[in-house]
Amino acid sequence: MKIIMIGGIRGSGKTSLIRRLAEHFTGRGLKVGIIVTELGEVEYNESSDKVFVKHAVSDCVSCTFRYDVVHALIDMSNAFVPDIVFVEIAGIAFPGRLEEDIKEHVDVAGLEIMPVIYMVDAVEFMPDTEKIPKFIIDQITSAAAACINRIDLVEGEKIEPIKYVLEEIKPSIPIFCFSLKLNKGDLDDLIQFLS
Ligand SMILES: Nc1nc2c(ncn2[C@@H]2O[C@H](COP(=O)(O)OP(=O)(O)O)[C@@H](O)[C@H]2O)c(=O)[nH]1
Ligand SMILES: [Mg+2]
Repeated sequence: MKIIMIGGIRGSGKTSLIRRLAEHFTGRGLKVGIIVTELGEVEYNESSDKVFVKHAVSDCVSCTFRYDVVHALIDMSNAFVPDIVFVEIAGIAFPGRLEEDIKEHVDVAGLEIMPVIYMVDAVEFMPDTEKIPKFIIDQITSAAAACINRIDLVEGEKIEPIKYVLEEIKPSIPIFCFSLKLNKGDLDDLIQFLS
């Protein structure tokens, strides 16, 4: 069971991305679990024999949050052992500690936890490190990769400064740029990276 955490602020496209990835991986015969910790604009409505969606929505107090996610994972793995679990995590969560809690409490064969994939909204992201809150810097620093989403809504020249700042925060971080709406950009490269 591989756990992939998708982080980023509300509206960056985490749910939209997870839905797309779930469609891709179930299409390849894998079973997918989804853990949602935040209610957003886009909701999950595709529970089936291949996709299992579990809500672990709390007030996002960090310890309750971690407890809820760990329990959702344990519950899920009792009912349905997915090949891949996507955990949608909202802004202020502590992915490092969540990873430790999962390793300590979730007992399934072949558990693999991938560091966070951090989603950036091309519209809202301010390419100025001085103005980026520390918790976002921390999330990017601990991320395995960053995605710049919603590129259909900005001028092309807005993307390079965002990439520059992401690389300033975490040198050589893999960056994938796309529009989930138009299904354009580096989505296939991201899928390759996650596979
Ligand atoms: N224009 C545009 N809208 C997008 C794109 N990806 C997601 N959205 C929209 O952005 C909003 C927030 O997406 P959602 O997946 O709920 O973000 P989350 O809060 O991070 O889970 C929704 O209205 C999506 O339909 C994109 O690539 N382009
Ligand atoms: Mg969401």
